[in-house]
Amino acid sequence: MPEPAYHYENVLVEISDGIAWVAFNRPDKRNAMSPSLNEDMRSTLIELEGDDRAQVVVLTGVGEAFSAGMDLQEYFRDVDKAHPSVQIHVRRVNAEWQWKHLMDYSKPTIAMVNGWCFGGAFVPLVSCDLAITADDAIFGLSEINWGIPPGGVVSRALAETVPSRDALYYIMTGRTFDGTAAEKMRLVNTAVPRAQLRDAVIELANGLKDKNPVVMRAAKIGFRKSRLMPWELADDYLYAKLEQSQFLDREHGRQAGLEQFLDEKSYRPGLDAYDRENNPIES
Ligand code: ACO
Ligand code: V55
Repeated sequence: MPEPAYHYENVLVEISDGIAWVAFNRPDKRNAMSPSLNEDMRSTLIELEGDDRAQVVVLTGVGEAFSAGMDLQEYFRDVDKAHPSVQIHVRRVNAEWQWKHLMDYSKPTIAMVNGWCFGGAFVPLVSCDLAITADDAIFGLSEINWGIPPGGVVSRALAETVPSRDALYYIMTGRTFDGTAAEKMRLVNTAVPRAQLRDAVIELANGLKDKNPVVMRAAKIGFRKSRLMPWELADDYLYAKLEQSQFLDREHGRQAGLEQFLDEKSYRPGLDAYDRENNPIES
């Protein structure tokens, strides 16, 4: 195992072969998200975005849990007693990393659900671009069981991924479901046996990390933002993104791809990526 990359109390970061493994690190509390974990996660994501060692970011949990949701003691009870300005700060930091940064992240992100995933943990789960779960991980929207409706943007995150029938069923009953069910309702991309979880994530990450990063960012951010736009605006915005990526791309990937397919006939874009190796980066 590589040396931890950053030193935070509540988040373990390891970077290896271009993949940053970011793990919630409160296993004794089932990785419940406390205000200090939220501060650490916000800093971690900001640092990793500028860290050239990381091409793909994987979000997971140390121990038995992905995350048991918001920390009922430290995020709710303790903050209820504090000054209202503290509550505003705590909620802001929570939202910043859980969805504002993740939804707008320049690098590909994968949630690796290794165990318990409850309530507030659905927000970072959905905010990652892709998700793979252990088929026996247990998910639940337990809020209703202990007397609150799902808060933050939990319900909005569900609506982003799963059909209303599934969302309302689990929001209203509070029943749990496993990774296999999560895959069926498309809350995650795939569910795999626990023993294969890490390899499945590495395989997916390896397929992403060698892509042109400028184009990767334009493609994923373009999808996320354009889906909220009317077609007329989306057309203009997506063309602006395409032209922006040509301008920003020092590898001139588009030009290389066209040359390799049309002139050299050395590759077919339907089957593979253009050759980035023999395509020196302009400085
Ligand atoms: N907030 C605060 N502490 C928590 C949380 C949480 N969300 N989840 C677990 N813990 C703590 C427990 O209090 C316990 O602490 P202690 O050892 O100091 O007493 C420790 O983590 C271990 O918890 P256990 O319940 O003993 O662990 P177990 O493996 O038996 O069960 C499970 C795991 C099912 C995840 C259980 O802990 C649980 O139900 N947690 C709450 C899940 C939940 O409903 N989260 C809130 C969702 S709503 C929201 O996020 C807004
Ligand atoms: C919840 C989640 C929150 C929050 C308040 O669903 C309540 C519970 C994800 O953030 O800020």
